[in-house]
Amino acid sequence: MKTHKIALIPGDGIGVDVTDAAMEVLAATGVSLDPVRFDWSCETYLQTGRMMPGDGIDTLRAFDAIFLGAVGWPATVPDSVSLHGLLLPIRKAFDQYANIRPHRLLPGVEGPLKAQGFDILCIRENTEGEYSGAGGRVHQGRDNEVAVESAIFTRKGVERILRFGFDQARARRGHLTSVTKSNAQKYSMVFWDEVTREIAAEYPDVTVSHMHIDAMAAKMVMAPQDLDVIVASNLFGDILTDLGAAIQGGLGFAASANICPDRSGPSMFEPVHGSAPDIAGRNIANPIAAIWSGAMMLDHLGESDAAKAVLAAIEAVTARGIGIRPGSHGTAAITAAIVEELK
Ligand code: GGG
Repeated sequence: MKTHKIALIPGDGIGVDVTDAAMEVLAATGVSLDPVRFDWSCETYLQTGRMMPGDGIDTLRAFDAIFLGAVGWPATVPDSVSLHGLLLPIRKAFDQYANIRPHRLLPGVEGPLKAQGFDILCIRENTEGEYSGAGGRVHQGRDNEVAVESAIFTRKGVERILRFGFDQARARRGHLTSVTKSNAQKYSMVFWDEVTREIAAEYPDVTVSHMHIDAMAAKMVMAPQDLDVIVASNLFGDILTDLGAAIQGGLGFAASANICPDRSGPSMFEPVHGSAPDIAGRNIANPIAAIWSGAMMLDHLGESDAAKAVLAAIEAVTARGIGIRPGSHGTAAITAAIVEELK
């Protein structure tokens, strides 16, 4: 039996609560995991001036996968500092260019919409675009102050995320929707649309739609059941997947994987939600998003039977009404129910 080395970064706030819960469930699968915990967080930043040590990326390189809870404690560290100090550098350093986020209703979860039966896979470009970090500020605090932030779209980056999305669509229901705003953003998004048409020619078996981000926001509310795979840029994917989380019942159900498809570095698994300081450490956070992300990690590690078992256990538990509404059950109770189901 192979032992998988996992770098655990609980991070801030409820990141700690849900990471502990996810690891408890993964341990109950019987898969051999060797987790090493790194307390890199906003607290680390306050003590050392950095979110992670200078050799943090080199340290992570030795692991088979990374499991992250959440990042952010805005009362003491600006969110722009914590995000650019931990989560975004890891995604970029290991070329985790495909951020995969599934949106569907778990059994027993009703969600806020009349729509039922939707099953969307959002593929978010994860290393460039609007989150490239290219830009600067001059004349700060003066009336001639200027702030510039450039969205970077490379042919390599756009082609590879679209190919990744087309491969996913081919393995699912065969439809891909590419999301841009090419009427307003006439360089980068027109380029993205052109590349989509080029790559689509390689996948004649996949049907393709092009939608603007605003129309997609409406579509995800009005008719999510018509969607299969969505491919979007970093910012658009970030926003749409919070909407996806909302229609699937809340951020407590939204899982994600940051995948390095050629496996030249470790991939990273994390719930979509943030650190939620207001409910941290109170046994309130729903751990299902993190546990589902853990199942995605097992699948990536080649432990697909265990991954399926975790997902089946989550579904059996929500079908019994456990964890389906905020406040109905605590973190520990939901985790214990899933562990019990696995046994
Ligand atoms: N679970 C990771 C986390 O803390 N997410 C909050 C967040 O704002 N993430 C930004 C992003 O996904 O780019």
